[in-house]
Amino acid sequence: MEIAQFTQMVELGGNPFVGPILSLFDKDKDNKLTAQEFGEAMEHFGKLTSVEEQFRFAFNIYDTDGDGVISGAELQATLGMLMGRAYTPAQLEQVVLHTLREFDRDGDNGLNLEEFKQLLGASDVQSKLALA
Ligand SMILES: [Ca+2]
Ligand SMILES: [Ca+2]
Repeated sequence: MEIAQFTQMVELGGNPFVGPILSLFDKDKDNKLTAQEFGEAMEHFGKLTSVEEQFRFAFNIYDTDGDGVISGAELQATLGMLMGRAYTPAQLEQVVLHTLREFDRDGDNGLNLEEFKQLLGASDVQSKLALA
């Protein structure tokens, strides 16, 4: 399945931010997940037993420099990695600005883990990825 397609499905389910996580499992980088790759992704998430672990895993994907805050630039870079074909840089920037406006509660222009949890939603990441 094309990751972009999958992401659209997830977006319909209300969350555009899990797609980039799946792209990690796209080993040959053709922007498609084979059934096997998808299975591996699900298996990996299945091993993250607590919701906390799942959030942390997702958070680390976006926090590329590992400083504990997802900056606007990191958000844009990670989303761009996946959705660069679907969105222009200007549109991506709008998504990032909108996201920060909505979820950056402490005003540091980045998302910490707590803010990121709000972004992903209160339920666990695995169920979102599985579209359950
Ligand atoms: Ca960071
Ligand atoms: Ca913040």
